[in-house]
Amino acid sequence: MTLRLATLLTAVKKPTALFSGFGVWAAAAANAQITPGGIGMQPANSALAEEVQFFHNIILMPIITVISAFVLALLIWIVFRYNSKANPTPSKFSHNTLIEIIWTGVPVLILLAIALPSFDLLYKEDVTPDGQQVVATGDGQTVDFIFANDFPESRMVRRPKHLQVIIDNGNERRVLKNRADYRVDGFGEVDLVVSMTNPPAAGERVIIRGGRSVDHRGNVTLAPTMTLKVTGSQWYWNYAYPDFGDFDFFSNMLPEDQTTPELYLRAVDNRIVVPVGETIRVTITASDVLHAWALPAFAIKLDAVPGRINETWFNADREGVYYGQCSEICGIKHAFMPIAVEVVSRPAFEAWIDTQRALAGMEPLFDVDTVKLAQGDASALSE
Ligand SMILES: [Cu+2]
Repeated sequence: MTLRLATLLTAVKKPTALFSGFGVWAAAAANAQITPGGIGMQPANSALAEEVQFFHNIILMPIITVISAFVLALLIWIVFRYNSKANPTPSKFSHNTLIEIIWTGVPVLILLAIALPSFDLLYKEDVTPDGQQVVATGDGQTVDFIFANDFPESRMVRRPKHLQVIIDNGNERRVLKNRADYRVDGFGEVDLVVSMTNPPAAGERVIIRGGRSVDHRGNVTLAPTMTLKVTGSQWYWNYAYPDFGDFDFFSNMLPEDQTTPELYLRAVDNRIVVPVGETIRVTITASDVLHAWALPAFAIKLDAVPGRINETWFNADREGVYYGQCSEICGIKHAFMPIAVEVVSRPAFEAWIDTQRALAGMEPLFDVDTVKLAQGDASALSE
């Protein structure tokens, strides 16, 4: 951590140092970015991206493969069986009710099978999670943990699956099972009561997460801890961090002689830095023409429209550097406005924020030396 932090701090002050100090991240970056000659998608780095890739790889690809193979087989059959030599006297009928019902009905069913999961994914990409978390410390005796169900009525925690109870003993986290390990009363009411089967040991942390944003792994996704404001321009990006003093910076592609052949067209002078395991709200707009902010590892591709703000979010599973690019043709240098996101631990993120604030002439916001909170929990804790 010390090494990374030091590298990061040097890198931020002197953009070119980003690549001399790049070795530290090279291993992480190697599996995070585009592989030369590779096919398929970049490895998913969020639960939502996993779901999107599942949709593509397991639902869409088999369907289109079967349809293409079926149509090809029909064509081959018709070409050989019904050409004028093989079939000199063609039949003269022009309608067949049964076959017309089938070739109308089957595509409708296929489209429904595609549409339903895709609506679900669109909804998840569009609606920023609003999960909340409370943390209590076990004393070896307390069995009932009461907390406020203070969501808006429409988003209230109403079902067991909207709740997640985790025991953290300092070394590891254990996700408890509803009914076997705990019972909940008060769904849809002002107070929720979580009654443990066995009281958590003294010093163990009881982490209770509630919210409608449950990912495919069964985890409740917490509300954003920060907003990243993205503005596309011909032909670079501007990034602002309104929660941390409203500093902003430009991100330009590194010229060919300042980067490696693998990273050319990906590498930028100033990367976005975000904390791992936290929900990041992203608002996207443009200052001149249409652009699109696309980041495959997080399954994000959203238009940047002048005069309008589009919103999405992501929550990174792993640290590393992840690349994307402008994905809406925006002029002659459209291909030269890449996106680079560096996912770091919470302490490294806070150190970076303070460096950015210092560059903008602001006081530090965090006392980095005393930050010892677990990754992903730092600002999500509500006492
Ligand atoms: Cu663009």
